[in-house]
Amino acid sequence: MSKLTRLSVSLDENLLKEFDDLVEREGYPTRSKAVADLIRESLISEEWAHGKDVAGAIMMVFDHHKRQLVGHLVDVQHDYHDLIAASQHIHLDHDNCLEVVVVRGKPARVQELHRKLKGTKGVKYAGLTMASTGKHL
Ligand code: NI
Repeated sequence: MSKLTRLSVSLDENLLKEFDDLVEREGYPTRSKAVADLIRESLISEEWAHGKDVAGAIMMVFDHHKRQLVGHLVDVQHDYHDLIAASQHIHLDHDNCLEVVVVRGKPARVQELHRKLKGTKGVKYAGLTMASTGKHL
């Protein structure tokens, strides 16, 4: 971590009250940690919006019994092999599988991969967690 710098901020009294309630609810040890997290969330949104290298995860739940589904999901992932850092498959129960695909690369291609997986028949859920490489945070 680089050197800490102190700053002062002027806020509307009601906004500060709402912020302090949030700090309490989220269990932040200090306002500073909460402010830093909010700034980082904004920076991550910018990374995704402006095409910088990003990291994240696609989490899918799908029906193990749908014919050819598993093979199709693997084919799609091979088309984007350069993005995929790791994947893990969990057999949730007799019928359902959960797969986590950890990705890094350009946001547009990550989102394209997410759309293809999500749009596959038999996929019950596919969520994208937009995280960061951490380089600029
Ligand atoms: Ni399975």
